[in-house]
Parts: sequence; structure tokens; C-alpha cells
Amino acid sequence: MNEKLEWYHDFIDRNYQPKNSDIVALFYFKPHPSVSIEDAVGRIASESSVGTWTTLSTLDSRIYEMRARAFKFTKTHVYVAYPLILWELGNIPQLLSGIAGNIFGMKAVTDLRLLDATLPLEYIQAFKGPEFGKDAIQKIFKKKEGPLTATVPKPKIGMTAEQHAQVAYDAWTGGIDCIKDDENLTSQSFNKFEKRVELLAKKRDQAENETGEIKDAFINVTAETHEMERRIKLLHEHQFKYFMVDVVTTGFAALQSIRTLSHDLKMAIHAHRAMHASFTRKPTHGISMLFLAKLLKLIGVDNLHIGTVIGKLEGKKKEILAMKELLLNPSVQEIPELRLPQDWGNIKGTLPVASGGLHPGLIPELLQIYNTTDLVIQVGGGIHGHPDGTKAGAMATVQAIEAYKEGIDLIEYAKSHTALQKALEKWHHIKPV
Ligand code: CAP
Ligand code: MG
Repeated sequence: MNEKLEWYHDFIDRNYQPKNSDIVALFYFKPHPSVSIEDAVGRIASESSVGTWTTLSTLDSRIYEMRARAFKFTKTHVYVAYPLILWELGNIPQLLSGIAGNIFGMKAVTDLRLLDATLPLEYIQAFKGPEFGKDAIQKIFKKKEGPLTATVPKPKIGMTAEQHAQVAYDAWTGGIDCIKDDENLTSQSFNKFEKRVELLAKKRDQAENETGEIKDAFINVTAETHEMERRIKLLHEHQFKYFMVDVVTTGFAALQSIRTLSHDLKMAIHAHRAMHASFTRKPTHGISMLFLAKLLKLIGVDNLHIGTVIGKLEGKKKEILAMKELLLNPSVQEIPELRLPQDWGNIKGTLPVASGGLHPGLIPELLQIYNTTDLVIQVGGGIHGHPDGTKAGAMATVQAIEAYKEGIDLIEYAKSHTALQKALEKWHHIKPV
């Protein structure tokens, strides 16, 4: 009799009841035309856990029990349960090397997308989550409620540190809470990190004295890990409470390292997601933005860009709202084919950031969509493109938020608020593409 060549169907068990301690992942998949549904889901569960392409003489019953089980599947979606023992606690790269590793390259599937994974409390407990998260509104800025406001000086790179600091001062004194660096500004020859920090700290103090408000900055520390640590310490010495990092280009391991430092220094992390769309955008392949958001909250970013629905960058309303809840709420329920249930235990809520193509004319619609004040509204071009300059752009943004909160139509409110009036004359309610 021929010996069995492979054991993919051992990874399928429709009767398996996932344990509370299992990690349960949900994938969309499209099998190669030559591969059956069962063969595809068996391979997904196998290659992401203990299996390989053939049977093994080294397999014993203990290891066999550690295998993942595809316990529920349709022609397009599969739920896979992974025993906790497969995972090293506190190690996000290791998790991704399993549930988001080789399986993406398997010939047996032409498309594969990791939509979400429920992480059990025993797994969650090994992580810090955000240091301040949404509590930053009260704890750092001493405000009763949000939204917080931020602005990224534009042009996105090219300004000297002096120009940058002046624009920051104009925005702060116009009423904006935080200045944000752009994702591709770090420490270039024309705007060195140290110089920018020094000048911004001086202007921040000046703006705080003049306005009586607390001001901060999301200054981009993105670099090699040890250099990031050095930059974060420098920000701390200059009394900034936040730092910004490009979390995807920097990588999960580096992010975990600097999260430890942010805890020691009691600082908050503003997470920019540049490059996420290279693997989150195509709906049938890659990793969902929602699952990326879950990992980032778990590691402990305090603010995370999740999109605007109405701005210049791609992002579906349903997913953005599902992410908003995932970031802010202590637990969330399943949304079919989009989100799995998740209980966050003691992990604090991360503040969502709405950014990309916003201007004052879009703020009421944005706030209506988000339907929360636990939010950072980030406006770049929509402030620095104001006909009367940055300070007027900042004022117009704040006025648009005030109008929404007071329930007054923007056009009506603009009659007695010149900065808003001029912003509306330029942009009306246009939605940039
Ligand atoms: C916004 C922004 C942000 C994007 C990122 C930019 O500027 O600074 O990087 O919002 O997108 O450079 O485009 P504007 P997301 O306000 O001038 O558009 O938050 O969706 O990841
Ligand atoms: Mg940017």
C-alpha cells in the first residue's frame, strides 16, 4: 500500500469548538483553479501552524495536537483556530510569521486576505496597550472633551526648521492643539531633527503663554531603532508628551521596543500608517487595515490614523467605523466578513485620527460620520492653503468644530466668523481626490 503523501485534511475539523484561549483568525481566500476548497483551507491551517507539504516521520501525538483547525468555512471564507501554545507571548513579529507568513505565497491560493483574528485575554495580557490613549484629552490637554486638533505644515517637506517652527506657532496661536510632522520628514539636511525640536519647544512655550492652552507636537522620530530611542529622549528633555512614528515602515519589532521606552518616559505615541495601503488596499488580498489597527492598539499606540471616508485617501465607511469602535471600545462584536469579536481586558482605548484631504467645509460631515468627540482631526492643506494664511486656517478649523458642536449650520456660523467664511469661499464642501 502506498504511504500517505500529505495530511492537509487533518487540519480541517468542522466539529472543533474553539477554546477561549485559542487565537481564531478569519481569512478570505480564492483557491487556485486546480485546488479544491478543502485542500485550500487545509493548507492555510497547515502552513500557518505545524504542517508542511508532506507527512513526517518526526510528528508525534503532542505536536499533532498543536495543529490549527479550519473549523468553519464557505467557498470564500475560513475560520482557523490556533492553540495558544503555538505563540510566543508578547511577540508580534512571531504572530505575523505564522498567521500572515508563508500562506500568502502558497500556489494553492491565488488570493488570500487576513481579515481579523480574535486574540484571547491570555495573549492580550502580555502587551501594554496605549499609555494614555483617549484619556490624553483630559490627562495631557486638560480638556473636558475632544476632538483634539492637529496640523501638518505643508509643503510636506522642504521647509527649514525656522520656517517650520513659525508655521507651528501660527497654527498653535490660531487654536490648534498639536503640530504634526509629515511622514517623510525626519532629519534631512534642510530641517535637522535637533534644530526643529529646539525651535518648536521655544515656540510651543510662547504659544502656551499667549493662549493659556496646552500645546504639543507629533514630531517624527522614524529612523533606525537606537536612533529613534535617542530622538524620543531628546523630545522628552524638551517636555514634549508625544512622538510620532511611521509604524509600518519602522516595523513591529522596533515599535515594540520604543513602546517600552514611551512607558518609561510616560510619553504618548502618534502612529502614522504610511505604506499600509500596499497590503491593506486590495479587498481580496493582503492584511486588513482593521487587523493592523488591532495589532497597533495592542502594542500601544495612543493615536492612529484610520481615515476620513470623505477625504483624499481610500477607506470604506463601514471599515472605518468598525475600526473606530475597535480602537475606542473595551470590547466589540462580530461584523460578518469584516470583524471578529474582541475583548480588550485592561487595554486602554486608542484615539482614532481622521486625516487626509480635510478642510473646514468638511468638518461637520466628518464629525457626523465619526459620531464621537474622542478623535483627532488632522488638517494640513486645509489650513495652510487658507487665503489669509496658517493662523486664519487654524481659526477656521476651530470655528467649524464650534459650529458643529453648537448645532449651527456652517454657512450661518461663517457670517459672523471671517476666517471660516474665507475658507468656505475657497473650498466650499469639495471632497478632494
Ligand atoms: C494629510 C497628510 C497625511 C495623510 C495620511 C498627508 O495632509 O499629512 O499623511 O492624512 O493619511 O500628507 O497627506 P492633508 P491617513 O491634510 O494636507 O491632506 O491618515 O489616511 O493614513
Ligand atoms: Mg502626511
